[in-house]
Amino acid sequence: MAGFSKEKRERLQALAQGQFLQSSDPAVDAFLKRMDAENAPVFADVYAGEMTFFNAPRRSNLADVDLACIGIPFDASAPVRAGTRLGPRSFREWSKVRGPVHDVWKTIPFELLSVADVGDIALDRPHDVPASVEAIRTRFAEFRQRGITPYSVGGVHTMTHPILSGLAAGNPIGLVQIDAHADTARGTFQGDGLNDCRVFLNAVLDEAIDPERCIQIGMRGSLSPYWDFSRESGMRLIPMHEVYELGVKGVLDEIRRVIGDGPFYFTLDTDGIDATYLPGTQLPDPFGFTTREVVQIIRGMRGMDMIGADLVELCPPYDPNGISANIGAALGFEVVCLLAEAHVRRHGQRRKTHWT
Ligand SMILES: [Mn+2]
Repeated sequence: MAGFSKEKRERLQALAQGQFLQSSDPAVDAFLKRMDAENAPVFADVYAGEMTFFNAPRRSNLADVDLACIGIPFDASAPVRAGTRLGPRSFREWSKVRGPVHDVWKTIPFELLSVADVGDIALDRPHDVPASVEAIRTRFAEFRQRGITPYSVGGVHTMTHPILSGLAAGNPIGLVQIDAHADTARGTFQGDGLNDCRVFLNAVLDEAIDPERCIQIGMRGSLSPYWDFSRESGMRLIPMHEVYELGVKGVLDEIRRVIGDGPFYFTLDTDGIDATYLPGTQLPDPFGFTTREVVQIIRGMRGMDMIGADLVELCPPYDPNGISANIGAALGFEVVCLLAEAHVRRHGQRRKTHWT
């Protein structure tokens, strides 16, 4: 065996020198060195230690927080499969190995803002849906008052209605929704109007979202008879069969046309993604988005004024190998990058995350 030439061998051996926490990108390199100096649990302790969203420090004092990651372990109103209350816990575990640097843009949320895991929302009576909805609304009104940008993981989609009400505080915002279901059914279901069948109808009636600045994408299947309120109120509803025709670029053109430059919220129902990829969701409907289409849509919203976002209906009992939580966490990091960039544009504020 001749092997490599002496010059080639020496060049490769020289290239292999250096540290694990090192990058040829100066900004990334400085961040990796800072994480190391602060003993941040990133790239280390991947199966040990405290589980927090994206390894962000746990904070209870909101004065120290710009971007709050929060768990909403709430599924009392889930009409079909139970278990989304376990979503935040599973998401935290998988988000430990997601980030901290965006692989395409090199965005580092922890260098832009004080990002924190503020824990789970306290639901004193988790089976009392109206009380839980009110607790969620109160918490998000506090985030709004403090200028905190929230990223939430649930939990049944019912939670997004009080989130929107708390954040909007009477000034209707826009909505981008990826979901198999429109969640705007009229009347009651299972004897109740506070469930994930009419989340966005409730939010419209609260004047939390303006239907003419709402776009719902990916609807299909069993709940197609319940799209009328969306269309008659002025929402743009793009059913999945139209997504096939428009493609990702056409969908993004519609998002920008409907939302414009104003503030909006992004809600990602895990059932928008095809259950082939993401089985761990409360009510899967076949023929949905691929994971790659969803990440392209999320990345295509870069530069828009996203003021908050969530991932809902993650249902770990139907996700035994963690594949759904892993996809959710990877998409979540993409969204947190967008939220951090938008927060900086809006507030001009730069306060780094510290682990010490
Ligand atoms: Mn939904």
